[in-house]
Amino acid sequence: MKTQILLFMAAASLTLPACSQSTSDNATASTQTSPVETKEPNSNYKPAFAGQTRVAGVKSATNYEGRVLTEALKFPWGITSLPDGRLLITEREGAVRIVTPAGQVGDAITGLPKVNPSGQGGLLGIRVDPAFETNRMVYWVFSEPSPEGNVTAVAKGKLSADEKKMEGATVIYRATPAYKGNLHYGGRILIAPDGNLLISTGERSDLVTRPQAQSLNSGLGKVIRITKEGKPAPGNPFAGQAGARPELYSYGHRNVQSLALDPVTGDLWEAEFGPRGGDELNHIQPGKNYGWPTITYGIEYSGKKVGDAIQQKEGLEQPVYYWDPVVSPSGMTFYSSDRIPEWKNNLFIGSLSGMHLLRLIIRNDKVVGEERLLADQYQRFRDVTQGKDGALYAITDQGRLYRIDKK
Ligand SMILES: [Ca+2]
Repeated sequence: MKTQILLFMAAASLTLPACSQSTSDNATASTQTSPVETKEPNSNYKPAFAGQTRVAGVKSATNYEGRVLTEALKFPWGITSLPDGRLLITEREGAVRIVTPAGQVGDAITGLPKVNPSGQGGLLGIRVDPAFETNRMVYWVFSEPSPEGNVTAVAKGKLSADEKKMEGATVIYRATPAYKGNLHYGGRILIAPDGNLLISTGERSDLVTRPQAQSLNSGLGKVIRITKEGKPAPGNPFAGQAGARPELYSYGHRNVQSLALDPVTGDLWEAEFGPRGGDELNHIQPGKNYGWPTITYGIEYSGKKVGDAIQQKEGLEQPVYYWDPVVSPSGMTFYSSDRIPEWKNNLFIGSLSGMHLLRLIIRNDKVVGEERLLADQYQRFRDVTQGKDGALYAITDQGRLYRIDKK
């Protein structure tokens, strides 16, 4: 403990005044504090390296605010910006709506394939084509019902000129096998600069499906990389490997509700729900195994050990960061805006059970600062995106849309 305090003081003494900030070294503008997590951890597992959990807290120097634009949404799940600055938002029970930055909520857009909204399923992540202004294409993830069970599926459609319906909506990919359960669907989607889609899935929660996170012949517990036609993207790591699915990009994941691309490096980052005390942030490299359920810093919610209770193993990737107790990381985005310079290139993650918006400062693949924003709102933050105006927009399970910006 004494050593920790001394290290903390040493780190704090290196902090430069805010006025010196002229580069992207934005940690200097924020005040360092003790770690934001003060609760007892669930396990006594030791981190693999210093700074893998409970790093120094930070406090934004900028006077920011989270303004509620509307409270009229019903279990919103995914949010993205349209080119004109309006927001496209999915509601878990099956609606997709356009919401203006003034908070005006549009009618449900029709023409989407049927979703199964039971449990954690429903209409999930959403993105618009980078060429939306000319092609009006939209891509989304949902839990699709079938006689064999439910499956995480990806669909695309063209938003009609009158914005009332998705024309020609078609399912382009299914992360099979289907399973008769309604938990851990993953469900985020990104469109990479190369035009391919990155999709996150979950291992469907139950002990019977859990081992599929380690199987290269299953769509469960994976990051998937496909073309806009739903085919395996060229250059994927397991292409041509016998017994492996060519659409897989990374594996060994539990339930991935967070994907984001670093705007500077272009690298893919992911956060996932772990078991009790095992939520993770990972820097994703193609073809790598992120360990679940072989290694984890969490324990079962029953209190039992997970598997052999090991946290590190040769050939399995370590998380860049983990949370014990869990924060339940949902949607996330890197901040590339100039509006709040000290936030530049920081990662913002919606925390459900933690009921705050997480801000992480990352340097050279290590988390060096953590802050909890809007904790006084007591909202389950489900997703966050950067608007065309450079502000952050976040949605909560309670139905709110926030605009987060300097005051
Ligand atoms: Ca892991």
